[in-house]
Amino acid sequence: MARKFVCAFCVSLLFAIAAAGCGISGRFTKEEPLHNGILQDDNDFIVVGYSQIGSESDWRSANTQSFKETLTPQNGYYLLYEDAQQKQENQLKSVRNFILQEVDYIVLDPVVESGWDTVLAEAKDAGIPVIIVDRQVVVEDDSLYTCWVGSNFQKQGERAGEWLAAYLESQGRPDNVNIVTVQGTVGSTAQIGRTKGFRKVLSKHRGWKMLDSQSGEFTQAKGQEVMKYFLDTYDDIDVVVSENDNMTFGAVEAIEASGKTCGPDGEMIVISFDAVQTALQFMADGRINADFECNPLLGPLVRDIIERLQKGETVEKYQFVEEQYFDSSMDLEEILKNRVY
Ligand code: GYE
Repeated sequence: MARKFVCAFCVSLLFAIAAAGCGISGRFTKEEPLHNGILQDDNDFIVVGYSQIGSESDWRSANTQSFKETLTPQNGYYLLYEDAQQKQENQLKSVRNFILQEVDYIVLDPVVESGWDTVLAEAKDAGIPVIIVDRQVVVEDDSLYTCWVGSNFQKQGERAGEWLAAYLESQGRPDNVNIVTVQGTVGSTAQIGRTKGFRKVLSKHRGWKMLDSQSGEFTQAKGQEVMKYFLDTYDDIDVVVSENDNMTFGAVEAIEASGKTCGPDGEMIVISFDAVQTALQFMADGRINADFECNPLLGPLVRDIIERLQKGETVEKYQFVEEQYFDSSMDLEEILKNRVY
C-alpha cells in the first residue's frame, strides 16, 4: 500500500540500520522485512507519518510508546516518527515531509489548535488522510482531516471542579477558597478544555477565588518555577489546580521546599490531570488529593481507524476515550498494581 517514494530508499535504509543494530541477518519475512538491507516488498506496508508533540511528560512517553508498539512491521505498518519538541513549526515541517514522502496516512498530535489550515489543505490535495489524535485542530474546513480521537478535556476540568466542591463539603470546610492554576501549553486543547471545564464550576461558587493562572508548559521544571512564583506572591493559597502530572510533581516539590504542606493532611489541596503511575504513587504517599485520568493509549484506536479506512468504511469524525478519576480515599496500592502507564 505504501507509495513509491518513502519506501525504496528511506525505509530500507532505516530498516538496514535497525537490522544492523539488532544483529539481524538472513532472509526476511514480513516480520523481518529486509533481505540484505533491501525491503522485500514495500507494498506490504502501510506507511504512517506520525508527528508527535514532544517528550514533555510521562503521559506523552506512554502515548508515543502506544503508537510505536502498535504500528509495527509485524502488524503491517512502517512508522515514520517525528518528535516536534513542543514547536508547531517543527510539526509543520514534519507534515510537509510526510506529504513529500507520499506516506499512506498522517497522524498528527497538534501542539496548539490554530494554524493548521494551509498544511492540512496540502495533505488533502495530495490525497493523504490525516488522523488527528489527542489535542484538536480548529480549521475553517473540517474536511481537511479525516477524524479525531482523544479525551474530553473540558469534562476532565468540570469533574475536577465538581470533585473539589464535594470534597470541601465532606471536609466541613467553608466554600471559601483561594485557588491558583498551573496551566498547560496555552492554546492547546488540553489547556483550553481543562481550564474551561474547571472555570464553569468555579463560576457557580461565589466563595472560590482564582488568584492567578500561569503556564508551566506541561513540564516538571516549569511547573516548579510557576508554583514557586505563586508561593512567593500569595501567602493564602488553599487549592492548586495543575493541568498535568509532571507540572504537579514540580509544584509539589516547590510547596514542600517552601516549608508548606499539601495533600489530604496538608495545608493545600492539590488537583492534577493525567493519572500516570508516579502521580498515583504521589497520591498514595499523601502528597496530592485527586487526579483526573487522561488515557494515552491511543495507538490501537488509530490502528482500528486505519484498518476501517483501508476497507473503505467510514469512521466517526470524533471519538472520545473513556476516563475515570482517582482520589486519596481509594485503595491506591491496589490500583497501582494494575496501572499500565
Ligand atoms: O495531559 C500532558 C501532555 O495533550 C493530553 O499533554 C495531553 C497533555 C497531557 O504533555 O501531560
